[in-house]
Amino acid sequence: FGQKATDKIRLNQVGFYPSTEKVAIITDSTAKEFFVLDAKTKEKVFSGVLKPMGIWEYSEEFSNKADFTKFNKTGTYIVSVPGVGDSYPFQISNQVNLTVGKASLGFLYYQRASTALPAQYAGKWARPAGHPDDQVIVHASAATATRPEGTKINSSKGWYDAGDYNKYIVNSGISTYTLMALYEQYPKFFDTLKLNIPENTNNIPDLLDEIRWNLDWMVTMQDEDGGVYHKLTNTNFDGSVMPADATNGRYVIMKTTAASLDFAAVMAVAYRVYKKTDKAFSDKCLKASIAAYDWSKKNKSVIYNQGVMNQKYNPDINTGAYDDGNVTDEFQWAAIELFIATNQTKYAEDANIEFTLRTEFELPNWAKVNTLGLYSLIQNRDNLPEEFAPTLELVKTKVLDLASKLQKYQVNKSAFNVAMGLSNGNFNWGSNSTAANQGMLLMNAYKLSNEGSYLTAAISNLDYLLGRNGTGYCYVSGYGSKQVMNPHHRPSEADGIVEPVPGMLAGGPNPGQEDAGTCTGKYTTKVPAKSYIDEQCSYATNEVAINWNSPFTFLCLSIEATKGR
Ligand code: 9MR
Repeated sequence: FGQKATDKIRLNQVGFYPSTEKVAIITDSTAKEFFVLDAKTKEKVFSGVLKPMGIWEYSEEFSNKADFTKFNKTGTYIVSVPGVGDSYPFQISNQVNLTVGKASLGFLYYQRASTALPAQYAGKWARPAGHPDDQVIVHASAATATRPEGTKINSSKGWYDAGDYNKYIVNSGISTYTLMALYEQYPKFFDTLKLNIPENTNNIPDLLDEIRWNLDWMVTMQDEDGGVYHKLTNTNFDGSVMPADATNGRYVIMKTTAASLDFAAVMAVAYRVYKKTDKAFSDKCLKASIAAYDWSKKNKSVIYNQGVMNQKYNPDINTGAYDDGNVTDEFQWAAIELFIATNQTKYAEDANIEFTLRTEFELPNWAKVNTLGLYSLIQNRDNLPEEFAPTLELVKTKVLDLASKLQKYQVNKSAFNVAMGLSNGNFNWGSNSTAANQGMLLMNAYKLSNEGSYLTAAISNLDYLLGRNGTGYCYVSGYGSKQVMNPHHRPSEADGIVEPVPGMLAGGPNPGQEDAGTCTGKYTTKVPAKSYIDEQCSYATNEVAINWNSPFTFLCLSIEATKGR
């Protein structure tokens, strides 16, 4: 032994718990057996026979499965396949996801607008403050009698959305929710989890402190009439400069129904999640939620269309649109969260859950949010009015149905033994967030049913993100052996430090290649699970974003909260 590390062995490069499933995929059809070796001494600790799984349709590679679940001793190991090579090293450990999970929350600290990041918390990625956002201009599209065009408002704090420096309410909605849901489902774990952030000496759980940075900003995005601005942005995307050097004027743009409803949902959740630690803030959130919801009922379909808006108003705005044309699911989500917050039947009636349950629920993304409401209903089932019980049964069935499709695909159909890939559409812009959101759905199903196969399927998607995938990359910056080095992330591009900011989940493979024009000649394949390039130009495969990182955090730390010892 002592062969070279090879890309032909795909496995989670962070590692496994002693008691959970351990799988590596060898993309070589001739190999027959495999060994697990101690990484240091090269001593053989386990041997097994490979199981041919056929071609994985998304990477067009042959899969030979090495299952070493039975080996359960903690340590650092490699998988070795005679004639093929050795894998990258991995751990078997009792807290295997703790460090990477905390790092993924650390990403949000690095995304903080309006504050300096001192070395004590940011390490070598320390940087001066950017975007005070205390003099934000009301854009013509957002003007009212009380806040005419050009009025300056204070809208500081918040997390930068992604590789760019703008702040978008729609995308903040699902991101912030996902993290509050994580707290709500695992309070014991997070009440003691320490993060390396400035607030970590107060007596509020650090996860809630980090989320608060974004909530404080979101609150400022509500106009006096209850409506919520769609985004806070420059007119155009910045170049590759540090936050402190990105000094172009900032605007709040147009109040929309989608933004107002996502805001209403998030604030209703914040009301219950912060009740214990900050009653005054919690009450303020509920008021804000109701006002945004009422505005939306009066303004049922104010849809964001940047092209149309630019024909009407100046200056032109050319940044991210988050332009969802269908707000039915946003209405439903907000109504559900307000129903949980207030127990008022008028919200349950608005949500009309039983009707929609027959058709419309699917995996969440920034434009499809009603399934988030189902998670909340299940989590808060003991606090709902009794007459809601039959509907609740339908909700549970729906979530388990969605999850069981993924679980069945993982076990019976996927040649890579992952839930990711249930449908062709999984490999789209931000595909890694699809894998993460599938994992989050599976963890919700596991929590609800206590059925171990859901946990196994959730972990398979974590394995996918950390290396058992079509490219062999560990997609979280700073972790694994085959690392993401050139994400589309302005601070990482401009800071002069070789390593990107750690804890960032890359967008992931996307055969759409919408950035092919700026990445001329860099793509080598359109095979779905391989259409990824570790290049800064690649905003369509290698950007990072708060709504992609958050479900990764959920997946990783909900598993840790469940399995970590
Ligand atoms: O995540 C968004 C993806 O679903 C869209 O297809 C894409 C194009 O509209 O935009 C993505 O969101 C980007 C946003 O507009 C601006 N900040 C960076 C986001 C991630 O690429």
